[in-house]
Amino acid sequence: MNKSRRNFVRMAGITGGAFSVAAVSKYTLANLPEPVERTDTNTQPPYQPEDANYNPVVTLNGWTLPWRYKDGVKEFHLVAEPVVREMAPGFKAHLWGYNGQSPGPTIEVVEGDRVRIFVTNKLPERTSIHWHGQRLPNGMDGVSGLTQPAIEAGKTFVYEFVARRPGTFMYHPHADEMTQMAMGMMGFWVTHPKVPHPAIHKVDRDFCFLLSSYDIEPGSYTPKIMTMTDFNIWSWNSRVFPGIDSLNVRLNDRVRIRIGNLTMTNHPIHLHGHEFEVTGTDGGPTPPGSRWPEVTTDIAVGQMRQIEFIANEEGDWAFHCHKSHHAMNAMGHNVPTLIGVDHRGVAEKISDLIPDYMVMGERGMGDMTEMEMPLPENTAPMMTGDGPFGSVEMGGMFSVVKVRKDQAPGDYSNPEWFNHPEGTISHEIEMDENPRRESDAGSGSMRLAKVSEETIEVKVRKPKSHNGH
Ligand SMILES: [Cu+2]
Repeated sequence: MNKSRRNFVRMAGITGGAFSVAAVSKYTLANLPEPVERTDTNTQPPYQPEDANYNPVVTLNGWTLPWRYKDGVKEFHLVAEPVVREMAPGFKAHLWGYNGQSPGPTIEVVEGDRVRIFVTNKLPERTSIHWHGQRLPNGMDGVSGLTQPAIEAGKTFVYEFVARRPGTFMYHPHADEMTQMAMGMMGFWVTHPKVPHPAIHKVDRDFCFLLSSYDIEPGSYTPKIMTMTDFNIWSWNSRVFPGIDSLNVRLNDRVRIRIGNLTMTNHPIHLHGHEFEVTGTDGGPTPPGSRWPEVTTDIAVGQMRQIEFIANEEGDWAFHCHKSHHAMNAMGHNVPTLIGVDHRGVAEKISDLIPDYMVMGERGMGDMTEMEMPLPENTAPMMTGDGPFGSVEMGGMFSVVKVRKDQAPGDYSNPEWFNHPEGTISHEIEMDENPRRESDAGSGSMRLAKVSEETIEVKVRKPKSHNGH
């Protein structure tokens, strides 16, 4: 151990073997790695230091935090601070995050690495960081009050441990957690295996993102932190469709996507056009014999799911949360279901009762995307996003996996919309006005024993309105 390392160890309160998190003194502050900040919301290319022998991850609409090597230790510097996150074009949220963004940058290391993370608190209240899923000394677990004193505003603490097992982890505060997570404080952590692992495939593309949710009234900027279930913004890495970048891959790539859920509800994540396997959780890689094909996997609160598939169908494949209200953006709506209701003449009367009421929904909600509806300042349309064939009528947790044969290896840039081979697009057909069925009823169908005289028709109209999604 050289002199500066010894000094650091003494000043930081870290002594051989007996680890506990501790405040950093003024003297050692001068020796900290300079914090790297980034406010750009574009997906950054993979961070691959020259000596890295792994395939780095790509964080959707995010980035990986550079480190500094010091005496064989990978040193990182996280700064907890208020940030402005553009969630979609025209919609900015005032959140809390790390190093200029919510979520914070991804931390990417290799199994066996000794990692030292400085955490500077620039929030107006105290915080801590819990390293979700990691094997580490108890005093590094980041639970304020239980395993360490909280990091008071203005203070810097240091965490140090060995990344003992390969896998996918998350980080988030464990101090005033409800507020701080509702404000967007979270990040991803990936530990690559040091040597080939029997349950961890080599992949060509490796993406990661966190599921987060917010309650932001249209026209306002700051999430309501007391909300328990009625969130209205469902995001991937604090972005909502059409603000979420597509996942661009080369035909026949083996693709891994790591998804962590730090919202307050579960999300069935669904991929079109391919089957995937869940190859890992935050507990580690799943045993290969336990895997089966899926097209949707539910990710519960506080869970990570790692999915893998061979991208062997070209096209623009939708990839989204299957809770349809999570693939929508906010709308200050108290709108009952109006499908089938004739509003003629009543719109004005309803407007007296519900001031913001608009005549809509009579033929479904799809019209919304084409109406020139006045939006309050600073929000995203409920259903939006222009595709090559018109509006996609989506929002929230929705993106596209773009599979292309001419996407170069390692190229993550966004290709043009898919150029469909001739004759492979669903299209309108010409037909008679009153098409006749081939036969009145299938000859093999069974007859009812007794046919009611009266036809009962049930008209369903939901009596209650709802807020948010
Ligand atoms: Cu969802």
